[in-house]
This record gives sequence, structure tokens and C-alpha cells, in this order.
Amino acid sequence: MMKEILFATNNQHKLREVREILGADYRLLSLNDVQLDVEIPETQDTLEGNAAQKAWFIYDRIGINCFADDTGLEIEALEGRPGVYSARYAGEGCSFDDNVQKILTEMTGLNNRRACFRTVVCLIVDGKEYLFEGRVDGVITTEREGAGGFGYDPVFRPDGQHQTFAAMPPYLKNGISHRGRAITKMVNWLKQK
Ligand code: ITT
Repeated sequence: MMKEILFATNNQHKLREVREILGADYRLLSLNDVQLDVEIPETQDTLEGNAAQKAWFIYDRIGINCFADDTGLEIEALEGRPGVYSARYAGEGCSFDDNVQKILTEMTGLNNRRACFRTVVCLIVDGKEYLFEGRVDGVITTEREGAGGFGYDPVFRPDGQHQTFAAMPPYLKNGISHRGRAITKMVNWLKQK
């Protein structure tokens, strides 16, 4: 079983979450740990394509087994937007809060508030790629709630919960989230490998 693995991400929030999800069983390396300071390109138009592009970009440079995560928030009433464009929905250089404001504005007065988060993880082991997907369904709230999490967490309330991802403790988000589910699938695969 592989005990050391590199997460190809520049998003420190994701890094912290995945560290918590993996627990003590794995040593999770970051790009910092391997002294790689690069912008990772993500120019594909699917989560699968971007996850693979990010993981291969890093693997091709340093040849260490690694994985990348591409995540999108898909809102039913907005025909699946922001989807694969979740990071820069409000424009180049925008903040998490700009993105949240844009969807709240676009959804003003809409009754259908159904949405889901989808994460695709691409793992590369010894030059072969493996994909794992995690999804969580819920609704977009009409106002921000909570100070935890990141990105769209203040306005996403998963089904079966009374608070948004940003209002719940990290262990609860990680236990039911898109990313938690995708990473758990990857870990189960690694365990039986
Ligand atoms: P890397 O590509 O370096 O991993 P990124 O921030 O560009 O980081 P993504 O393209 O996968 O990552 O993420 C798209 C955006 O979706 C991200 O910037 C957040 O705004 C949002 N997002 C991702 N995961 C989220 C989560 O768990 N909760 C809330 N929003 C999230």
C-alpha cells in the first residue's frame, strides 16, 4: 500500500480538507514540499479533463505518484452553471465572495434552488490514471451563513442538514461532501491495490 502521495493543488483549503480526510494513514505531500511553485493549467471543459490535466502536468514534471481534484457547483436553475467554471465565475482574479454574490444575484426570486457539488479526482500511479467521483446534492440558500469552509460553502446547504457547509464543523462537511466521497473512493482503491 502506498503511504506517501502528492496532492497537485494550489488551493490551501483543499489541501487542509484532504489532510483531515486522509488522517494519519497517509503522508500527504503538497507542491510546497517538493519545491514546485507553478501555475497548474486547467483549460479543459469538463471536470474529468481538468482533473487529468492537472495531475499529468505535475506527474510529467517530477514523476511522483499524485492526484488532482477538479470541482464544480452545478445549479439546476442556471442550467448547470457555474460548473467547470466555478473558480472564475465572476471573472479573472475574482474572490470567493464575488462568485457567491454573482450566483445569489442570478438566483434572486428563483424558487428552484437545487444544486450539487461534483468532484472528480484523477490519481496517477506508476504512469496510469484512475478517476474517482464524489457528489453531494442540496440547495442554494438565499443568504450567506457560516464562516468556515471556502468558496461557495456559505450558500450551499446539503440535503438532510440544517446548516450550510460553512456553518458546520469541518469533520461534518468532510464526512458528507463531494470531496470527502471522492477521496474516500480513492483511498479504498489504494487499500485493495
Ligand atoms: P486547484 O485547481 O489548484 O486544485 P482551484 O481553486 O482552481 O484549485 P477547482 O477549479 O477545482 O480548484 O475549484 C473551483 C472552485 O469551486 C473553487 O475555486 C471554489 O470556489 C469552488 N469549490 C471547490 N471546492 C469547493 C468546496 O468544497 N466548497 C465550496 N466551494 C468549492
